[in-house]
Amino acid sequence: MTTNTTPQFVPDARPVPPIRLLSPDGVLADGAEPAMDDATVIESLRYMVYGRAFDVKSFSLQRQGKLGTFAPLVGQEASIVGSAFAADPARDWLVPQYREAPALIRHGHSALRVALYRMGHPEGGRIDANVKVMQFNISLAAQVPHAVGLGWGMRLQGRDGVAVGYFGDGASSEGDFHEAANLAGVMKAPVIFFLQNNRWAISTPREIQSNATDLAARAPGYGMPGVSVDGNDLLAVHKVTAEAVERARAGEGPTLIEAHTFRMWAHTTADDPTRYVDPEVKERWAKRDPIERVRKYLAAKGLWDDERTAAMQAEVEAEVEDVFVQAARYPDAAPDEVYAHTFAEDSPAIARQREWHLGG
Ligand SMILES: Cc1ncc(C[n+]2csc(CCOP(=O)(O)OP(=O)(O)O)c2C)c(N)n1
Ligand SMILES: [Mg+2]
Repeated sequence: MTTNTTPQFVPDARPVPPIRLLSPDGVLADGAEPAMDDATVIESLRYMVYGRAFDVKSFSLQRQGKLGTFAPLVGQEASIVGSAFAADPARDWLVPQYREAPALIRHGHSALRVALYRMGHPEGGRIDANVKVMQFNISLAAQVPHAVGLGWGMRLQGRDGVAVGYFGDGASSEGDFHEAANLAGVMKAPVIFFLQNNRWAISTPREIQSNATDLAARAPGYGMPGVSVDGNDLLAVHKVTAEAVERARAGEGPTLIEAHTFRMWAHTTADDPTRYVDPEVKERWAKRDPIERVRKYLAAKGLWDDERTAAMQAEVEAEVEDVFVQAARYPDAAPDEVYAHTFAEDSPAIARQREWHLGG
């Protein structure tokens, strides 16, 4: 080792600006090559529109007292759907935080169960055995070690699956994230750390969440590549995630992706963002709407127009309406159902609770 007598800091690891393929006006950058064909772009658009319509309906029901609190995704549709489309439902796992409903639905989870989950019905906690998704997770970052365990476990079993773990800028301050990232780096686990930087952790802004210049820049510290992407650009999010999935599948280990986006609605229905979000900043982000961007891109190719927007909107709204009608009619849960769908057999603690609750 050469002796270094001059104290030196590791250079600022600020990465290049976020990767972007589509301008906010939907114009494809010169030389940009999307990894999605037009039919898949339209299919993704539908999931984005569906995700938003699902939240509009949920919000209305919550205000009528028919649904519990929930965390809306509005503004983050490209980040959520673009990344999900990079995963293969037949072999890859999605491990969500709590805003990723359309990603889970695209991966095969039932929309009715998402609605029931939001209504507090235990049936909403059930996931079909063949569907490779984990349940929404409220305890921040606790899902990230699970994603690493899943990815590493699949590798040990000789499978070629990849785990995509979602978490927020706030969750990235939790020990669970750092420990999981370190382990994934050491084990070259096939995991995508998909960090949605929506600028807020409830009312705590990103600027005071971490003193790191950039959250993606933490990646080399765990021995993995870090990528920064425009999270409101469906094509860019999909492409960087697809490349990361490919690397993970090829045995090259994990990737940390920071998707720069903005939470356009409240943190949850229990929050009032007008108390802390600067309306001018919000207005700037409104001009980068991820859904509009895709529509403009398709329109420039002669594949979209206002009529198609209206038709898709009407179709999706009818579908969402139907899901919530079914959810409202769903039979009430039996009292012991709250103990179902998590463990195959009661743990001693669950057995005690069940006995206390239901008298054995
Ligand atoms: C371990 C833990 N600490 C605190 C909370 C309370 N809490 C719920 S959401 C949230 C903010 C999370 O922010 P972020 O990870 O950026 O995700 P976002 O809500 O912005 O999508 C906090 C502090 C929690 N759920 N779990
Ligand atoms: Mg956040």
